[in-house]
Amino acid sequence: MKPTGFVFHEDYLRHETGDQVYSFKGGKTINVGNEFENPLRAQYIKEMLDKSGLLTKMKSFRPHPASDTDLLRVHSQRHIVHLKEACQKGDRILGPEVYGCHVSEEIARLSAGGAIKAVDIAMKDEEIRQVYALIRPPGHHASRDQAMGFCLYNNVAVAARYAIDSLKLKRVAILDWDVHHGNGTQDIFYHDNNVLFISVHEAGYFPANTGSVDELGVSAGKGYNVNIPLPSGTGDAGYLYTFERLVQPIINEYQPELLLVSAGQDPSGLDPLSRMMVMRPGFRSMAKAVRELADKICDGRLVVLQEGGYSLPYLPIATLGVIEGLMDCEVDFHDPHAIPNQPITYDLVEAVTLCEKILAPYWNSLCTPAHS
Ligand code: SP5
Ligand code: ZN
Repeated sequence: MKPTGFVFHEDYLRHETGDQVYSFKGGKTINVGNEFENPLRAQYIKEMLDKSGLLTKMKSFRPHPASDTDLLRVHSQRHIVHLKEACQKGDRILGPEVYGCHVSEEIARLSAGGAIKAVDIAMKDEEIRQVYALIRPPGHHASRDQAMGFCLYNNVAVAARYAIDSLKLKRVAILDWDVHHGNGTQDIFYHDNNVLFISVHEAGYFPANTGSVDELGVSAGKGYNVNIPLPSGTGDAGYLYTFERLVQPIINEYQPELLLVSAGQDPSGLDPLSRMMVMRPGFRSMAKAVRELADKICDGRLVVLQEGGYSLPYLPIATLGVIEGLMDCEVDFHDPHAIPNQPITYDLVEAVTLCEKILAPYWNSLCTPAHS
């Protein structure tokens, strides 16, 4: 098996987001500790990969900041200037549910640069085809003109546009398994058929009012925006079922030259920002599924980008599962939070069947369900 690339920069820990503070109308406040998206996330993942011995088996790379040209393929000049000025002033609030510090614009640029670096390696390295990029801040809620939900620049979108504009690819697929809807990525590619976007997320959660399966894309992009909202509690078996019935057939039919994954570990069973019950074996099988798909379709060219994941104790374990799935191995590490396999629920089957019915006109590989 070819080595797996690993992209990381220690400066990712310099993007600080401060504390979470609840306030009453009268002005009283309660400080409940670190913001969810904080430097310890990346620190703990890195330590897990180090001590598990996996990192020594990977090939490590340090990214450079994305250039203005790279960012401007996705974002407006106005958005870049706004982030720069807000950080310079020392603003802590950079957008709706976006927190930062004086270096955040710079580090967000380095995060997008990490996504570009990962694409460069997957497409150009002599041996490496698959890369994990441990980057932060995350990106998938950021749209052309707006930071949102812990995201400043849309890393995966910058990477996809780089692959198309600079490396001249014709078809790139983005699978977003972060538990929240990838609304920013959806907006950026809504008119495009050279980027297939698939978001698998917890239904009816965040952002409010986006992520329905009826959002199919427009004009040339119609049918190339795929939302798969799943019920709370879906679990390992439910995610795998969803991949087998929808995600894999659609990506296979699209035949991308590169597969990008917006990988949040926030569907985990311990995550404070979701209720999806995915555990380490579930992350392992999702990563295995995308690796096998990339092997089959695009010579293994696969870039997995860190998005969310907010359980500090479980994030390193869930990420271990992802890397195990990519590297086709199992590390001798006992998960103290492991639970028995959860069965597939009727609600899940119903949700997948509904998506299949709405998506079938656009994808021949989906059989139109006979019932309902
Ligand atoms: C990258 C990522 O995983 N971002 C997640 C952001 C999730 N925020 C969830 C907040 C819960 C609902 N807040 C409602 C505020 C409406 N203005
Ligand atoms: Zn998320």
